[in-house]
Amino acid sequence: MNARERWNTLIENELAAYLSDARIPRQLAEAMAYSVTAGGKRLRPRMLLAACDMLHGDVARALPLACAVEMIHTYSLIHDDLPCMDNDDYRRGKLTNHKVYGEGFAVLAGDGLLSYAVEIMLDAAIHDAADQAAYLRALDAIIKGAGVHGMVAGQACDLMNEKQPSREEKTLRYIHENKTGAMLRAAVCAGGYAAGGAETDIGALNAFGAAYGLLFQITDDILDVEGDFARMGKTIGKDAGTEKLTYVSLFGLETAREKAEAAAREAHAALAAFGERAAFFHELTDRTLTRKS
Ligand code: GRG
Repeated sequence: MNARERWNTLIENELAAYLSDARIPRQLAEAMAYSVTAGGKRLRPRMLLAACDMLHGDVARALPLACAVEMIHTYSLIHDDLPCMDNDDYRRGKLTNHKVYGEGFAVLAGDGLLSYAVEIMLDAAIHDAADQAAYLRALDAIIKGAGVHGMVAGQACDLMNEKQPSREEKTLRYIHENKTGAMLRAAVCAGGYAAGGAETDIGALNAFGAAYGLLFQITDDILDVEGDFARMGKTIGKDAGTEKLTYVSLFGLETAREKAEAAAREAHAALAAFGERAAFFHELTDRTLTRKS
């Protein structure tokens, strides 16, 4: 088993262990586990562990942070799919959480995943961190990425924009940098902090995360037009159907592709200082540029 396969196994086993905690009420645990195990790519936790490993950190100790990031990401998808937000029936190829468990439990499953993530990270910081200050910095990056300075702010701006539509790139960038980019950036920076990385390393990871987040979102916008349900596991063409502000609706497909390529170049450049140890992130960037799901 190579290192990357080992990380995947660690993430799956640890998530399963957290979610099988017998103290969680059964139906709540079931609703939380339904979405966490619905077949996500585990992009953010793998990025976190890869950043930690790239800076010679202890991957096992960073595992609670990685699982927490995936739980926060999953909560955001559950809430995003609710009728009061994006109102989606499918996610990761399966019925959305509220379609199976009802809206009340879907809200609680999201709330449960978010608060459990914080609990897991604090527990690890208190009881298992080799360098507690560094671990707390990682935790801080994740919570800021998730909250009112990150993902929640981006989602709020996205909702406001539906009511008062703007066609400005500045608005689109703000939404994407926060709604999608903040958690991707937080994941790589947290991996760097957990490894005890120097400020220059964290700066480079932050620049990579920002460029990668943009690349990820532009390709997501392109796939909303060009993708198919079987590969994406979610409703396709929704953005166009709702006249949503996206890179494709603002610039057209060709320019959106050029912007994705530019973001990929920026992401590669940000990794220069890490040399060959950044192979995971170079490959991820190339795969994201040409992704079909
Ligand atoms: C409800 C606070 C709150 C926030 C929701 C993340 C988000 C904010 C909304 C999701 C909308 C969306 C589809 C954004 C595009 C980028 C994105 C986050 C895609 C899903 O991420 P993947 O592809 O998903 O990593 P998997 O299923 O593989 O984990």
